[in-house]
Amino acid sequence: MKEIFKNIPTIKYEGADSKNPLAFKFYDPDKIVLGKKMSEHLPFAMAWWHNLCATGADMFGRGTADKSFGAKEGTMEHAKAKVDAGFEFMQKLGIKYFCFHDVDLVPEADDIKETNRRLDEISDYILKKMQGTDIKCLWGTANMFSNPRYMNGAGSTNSADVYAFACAQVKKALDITVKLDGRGYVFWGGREGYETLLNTDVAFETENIARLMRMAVDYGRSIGFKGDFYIEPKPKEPMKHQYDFDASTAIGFLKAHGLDKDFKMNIEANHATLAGHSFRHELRISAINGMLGSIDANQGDLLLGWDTDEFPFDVYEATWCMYEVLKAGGLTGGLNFDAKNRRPSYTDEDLFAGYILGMDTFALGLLNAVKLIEDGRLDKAVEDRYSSFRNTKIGSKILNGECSLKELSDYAEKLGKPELPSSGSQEILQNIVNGVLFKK
Ligand code: XLS
Ligand code: CA
Ligand code: CA
Repeated sequence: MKEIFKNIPTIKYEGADSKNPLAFKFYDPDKIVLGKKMSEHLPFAMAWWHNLCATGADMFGRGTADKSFGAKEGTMEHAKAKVDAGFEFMQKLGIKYFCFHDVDLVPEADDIKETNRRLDEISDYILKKMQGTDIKCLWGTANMFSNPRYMNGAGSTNSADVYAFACAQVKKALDITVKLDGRGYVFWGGREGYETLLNTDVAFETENIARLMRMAVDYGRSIGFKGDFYIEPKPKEPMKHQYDFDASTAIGFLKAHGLDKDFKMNIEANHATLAGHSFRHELRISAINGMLGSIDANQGDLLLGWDTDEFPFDVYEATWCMYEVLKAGGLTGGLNFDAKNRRPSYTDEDLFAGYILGMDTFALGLLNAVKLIEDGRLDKAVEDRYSSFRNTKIGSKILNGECSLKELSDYAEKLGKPELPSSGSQEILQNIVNGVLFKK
């Protein structure tokens, strides 16, 4: 097999003192952290779409990066060249997983039968490529937002024929995911939302989305899919109102439709901040519901109101992410870099540098999270903060469900006036965080 990224060596861990841009400074895959290899704590995945397909085109200009990989774009030769490039890329970086949309893998044909034939051909090719490597599929999904037929959504469309096409795409994407032994299957509600209530029946649309998901679960289980289905919440873009606004909304939807046993969340950092939440908030809400499945590890720009899908660079954010992940007992999914280079970063070196940045940032996040957990003061502060419910008679009675509203009212009247709650001590805690993280 001819080498595609000829100027890029295998990326090695060289430590924090290294000045080599093509080396890991913090990601040391075999380093043991809390009894496990760093690479096991951090199951990184490559996003097929950004890495192998996107050229940096935006609404104001053409792409800047060449992703032809030596083949004519729009052909099956190109689809295979992308597989070759992707596997060389993952092997050089030591990445063990990939994620894909159906139409990232092959050019979509006019007739779905031909698209499906192409998907069979490319998945055979990928399967062969996987043999003899330790690279696996993290999750698959169907792109139900780019084709004009999905202008009004897929599960939420007003057209029964388009709905049937969405089902057909989900079926095939599940077939391919199972064939590649994927750990999960994602529903990002690309255009599942609406622009105006003047033409929209929200109850009808959300019922239909749930129906599609139920059919997907039934079909997936019937062909031996044992992994998790995921919803990836996002509040807006492309639609003005997206139905899976955030983790709370998506979890409520799953519970209301009896889908919560088969689904978990795929939380994307950039979508969390678009929803006006922190990344950490979305992870915590998922975790406390037993639904923290997988993560799209990127970051947005807080000064911009759109989805910029940047490589993670913010070490604090990565620290809080890994703190939540460790507290939740790890991920059943992985950390997928749904991230793209900035448009002026168009070289092969940039492509690798983006992933090196993301992997190093998350390695730092992991190491920092461990330090904070081992320090223990944050845990203790939270525990102490609620101690009145554990250490007083009235508090324990409330927790045990042993008093009525009337009894509590009588208690309050007897007390006359409560003392103020204990201090939140936020500044003290923030300083503890910096003290632990930057200790010399
Ligand atoms: C787009 C989403 C998408 C999903 C998969 O905003 O992040 O890339 O991860 O469809
Ligand atoms: Ca995004
Ligand atoms: Ca995503």
